[in-house]
Order: sequence, then C-alpha cells, then structure tokens
Amino acid sequence: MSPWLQTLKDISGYESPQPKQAQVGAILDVPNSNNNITMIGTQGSGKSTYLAMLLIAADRLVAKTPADKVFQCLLEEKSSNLEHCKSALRDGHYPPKTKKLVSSDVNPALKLRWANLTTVFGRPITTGEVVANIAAADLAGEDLCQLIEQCSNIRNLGEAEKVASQKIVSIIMNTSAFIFIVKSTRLQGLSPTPIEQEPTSVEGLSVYSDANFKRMLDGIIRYKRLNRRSPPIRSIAFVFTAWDMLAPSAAGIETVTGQSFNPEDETISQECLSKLTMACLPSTWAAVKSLGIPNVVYFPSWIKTEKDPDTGEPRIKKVSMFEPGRDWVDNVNSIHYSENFCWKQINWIKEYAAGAK
Ligand SMILES: Nc1nc2c(ncn2[C@@H]2O[C@H](COP(=O)(O)OP(=O)(O)OP(=O)(O)O)[C@@H](O)[C@H]2O)c(=O)[nH]1
Ligand SMILES: [Mg+2]
Repeated sequence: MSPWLQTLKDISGYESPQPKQAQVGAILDVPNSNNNITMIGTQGSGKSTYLAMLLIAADRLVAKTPADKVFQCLLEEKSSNLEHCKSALRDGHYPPKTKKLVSSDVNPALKLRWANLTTVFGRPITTGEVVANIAAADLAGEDLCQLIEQCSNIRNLGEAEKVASQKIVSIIMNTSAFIFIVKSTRLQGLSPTPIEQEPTSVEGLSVYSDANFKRMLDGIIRYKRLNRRSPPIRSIAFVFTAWDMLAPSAAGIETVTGQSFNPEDETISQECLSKLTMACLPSTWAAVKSLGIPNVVYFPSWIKTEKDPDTGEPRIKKVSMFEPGRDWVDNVNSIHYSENFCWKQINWIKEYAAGAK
C-alpha cells in the first residue's frame, strides 16, 4: 500500500474490505482501527526491553499452544531491532538504545492472532479468529516525547488535524487501547529508592513521569473529544518496568498497600498496584479514573540480575538449559523475568481485541 494512501486511511479511519483468507503480508498491512493498541513511554523507560520480553513470552506460548489452536505473533520489524533485542536479552544484555526515526515510517508493526483449528473434509480451516494490532510499539523515546509536546498544545480541531497529519500521531490517535510504560525508579515518593529523573532532552518535558503521562493523556483525550472519527479509549494497561529496583522501598510500599512486598511476587493484587499508582502517579491515575474505563490493568515487569564477577556491574541472570533435572525445552535459552505477567498481558490484549473489555 502506498504511504499516502496509508496516511489517508489512518486519518480518515477508512478501511477497505478485507479478504477472508488474508496472507501474512496483507494482515500486517491493513490496520483494523478497532483493535489497535499503542505502547507509550518516555525516553529510556524500558519500552524495547519490555516488548522484547513480551515477544520472548509469546514464543514460549506458541510452543505451548495445543495442536487444535493457533497462536501467531507476526512481527514486521521495519527499521526496528526487536529480534536483536530478544536475542540480546537471552544472551544476558539489555537491548541498545532505540534509534530516532529518520523518516515518517513507524516501526514496528506487531500482530497477535488467535484461532481454533478444525479439519473439514480433510482440509484445515480456522474459526473464531481474533487479531490485535500493536502499533508504534517501539519508537525511540525522543519521538514519543515530541508527541507529548504536540498533544499538549492541541486546543481545537484545526490543531488536532495538523498534528494528526503525522503518521506517528495518526496511529496513536486511531488507537483505542494504550499500554503506558512507566519506569518504576521514576515513580515519585518511594523513598529510600532515589527518584530517577525523566530525561529532558526534548523541550517542554518535565523531569517527573506523572507530569509527562498526564500531559500526554490529556492531549489524547482532548483530541478524541474533538475528533469523532477517533475511537474512544476502551482499555488502559500500566506496565511498571524495572520493578526489581523497588526492593529497597519495600517498607514504604507496604505502608501504601497494607501488604508485604517482594518485587518477584506474581500474586500481588491489582488493588495493591492501583493504590501504588494512585500514590506515585496521582495526576495520571486521576485522569485515567475519570475516564470511567472498567478495566484498567497493572503489570509489574522485572528481570533478575546478578553481579558480573569481572566488572561488578549488574548483568541479566540466564536460565541454564542443561542443569540436572531441568527440562531444556521448557527453559530453552531463557532468562529469569516476569513471564507470568507477560502472559497475562498477552491475554489482556486478546480479551481487548475480542471486544471483551
Ligand atoms: N533492573 C532493570 N532494569 C531495566 C529493566 N527494564 C529496563 N531496564 C533498564 O532501563 C534501560 C532502558 O531500557 P530500554 O528498553 O532501552 O528503554 P526504551 O524505553 O526502549 O529507551 P529508548 O528507546 O531509548 O527511549 C535498560 O538499559 C536497563 O538499564 C528491568 O526490568 N529491570
Ligand atoms: Mg527503545
């Protein structure tokens, strides 16, 4: 599809009829504006790492999917480096910093697809297909920061349309679900963990995550109110990256949630996570609450690190495939990370795409 036609489609919300048995290339080319999810986070907030973790978890889900079901993860990397990011994590390193976009191309396109597989007259057919598009998923933080700045300046439809003529913005504005990537060390008020400030290389950005997310959300809400063709927000997920770094703040967190805190505890309740968000991202939490979305979901994300004996620096701890008693297939080139939360996130994406939320 030509870039101008794609842009026109994004702005107008126009969708051409889709062939039933679409090929992979066609699937990636045709956005379905009802099922678009956008992942947003400021510079260095952990977007690439989280997306790579999600894709590693998706690979494992594919391996575990029974023969009568289909689960596919279709990634069109464009200029992004996600396959490299996955391998880097599996090799024990964090991915490199994402490069800034040089063109209006938005990368990457990611599609998750679920279906049931049946055989009719000897031919395999799929039924009950659910498809989710995850767009603009791994932009460099700088590009997203420009977006925050532009969104916060929208005051009327003319300005909204001017901003939306850019591909990145138009994709985000055609989205009805957001995954906010928040770095845990940038949450305010969790002493004794020192607050890491947001990088402010882009003018207009605050050193505080709460201020940046609130501005971005306000811009998106204002745009959606002004532009009726933009689908309303149906679902929001918060992902707290580098959750493992909160271990020293356990006492403060326990005061807020009323429960004992261990970053690797995957049974932490949504209520606890909502309380923490209310305490540490108060303006963003209030803006999300006022939207009245029934299911706002929170996902902690952590990676286990160990000290490198040579450099003393933290490095990602790998799972050994060949330890005695280990099932190597189940541990193939893996790392210790919040896999269960990644699977829950994939399920959240499925439920959203199926219109269940
Ligand atoms: N301890 C810990 N650190 C993390 C985790 N996730 C990310 N980080 C740290 O955060 C840094 C930035 O992560 P990236 O995934 O590159 O962040 P990004 O949002 O893609 O950054 P840009 O693309 O540059 O905007 C990493 O190099 C790690 O140092 C985590 O789960 N645990
Ligand atoms: Mg990145």
